[in-house]
Amino acid sequence: MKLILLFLIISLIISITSGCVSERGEPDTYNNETENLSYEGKTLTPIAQQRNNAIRGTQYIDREDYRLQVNGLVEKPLNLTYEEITALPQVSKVVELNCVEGWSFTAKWTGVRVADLFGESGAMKNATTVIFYSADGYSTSLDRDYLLENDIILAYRLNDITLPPDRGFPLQLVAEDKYGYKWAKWIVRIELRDSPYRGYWEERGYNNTADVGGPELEREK
Ligand SMILES: Nc1nc2c(c(=O)[nH]1)N[C@H]1C(S)=C(S)[C@@H](COP(=O)(O)O)O[C@H]1N2
Ligand SMILES: [Mo]
Repeated sequence: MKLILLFLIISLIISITSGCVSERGEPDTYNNETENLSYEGKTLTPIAQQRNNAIRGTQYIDREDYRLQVNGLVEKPLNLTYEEITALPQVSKVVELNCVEGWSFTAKWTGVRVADLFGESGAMKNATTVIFYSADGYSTSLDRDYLLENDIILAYRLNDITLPPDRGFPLQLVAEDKYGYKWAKWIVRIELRDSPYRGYWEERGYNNTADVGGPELEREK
């Protein structure tokens, strides 16, 4: 009798844990979209196992009301809708996100090249710094040359799923080879400038270059 009870408890535990689809290695679905767990022969971390970080919690942005502004040192300031952004040439790549807290994950990101937005807006020659402003008051910046030379994209898909709200819908910057705090989520405005800028974490002591493997704090420089 005791053995049967033990068997029942064990099988219950097994069925509960295997109910977590990502542990079985099978793809999850989100709003009828199916997550992909490999791309170009590379293994992707399931979204359910990816960590998340936000200074003020998840921002919920309405797709219809959303506009992306591109302004500052540009010939023609932009005010793009979600549809206008997703209609631009689409790029996919597998990139690892590394947070300074010590966690990381690898995902497939799909979106639009920052260079293509600059092309549309006519970035001026003297623009050296690009600032990304987010709906939660967060901001960060990167050099224009870094963004262009590395084909950096603004992602609207993650492992082939529309970027979920907690992960930055509609857009997250895929700042490859840079620490997670450069990967701005919920981006609403991009500003081009001719002088350096310190974003939310950079202003609080984090290194403004933020190369993965390089110093995390400014004073270590
Ligand atoms: N708008 C906004 N973007 C943000 C943050 C934030 O708090 N607000 N946190 C950053 C940090 S520190 C990290 S590690 C990454 C985490 O991205 P993820 O939540 O998609 O994993 O988002 C970055 N982008
Ligand atoms: Mo982070």
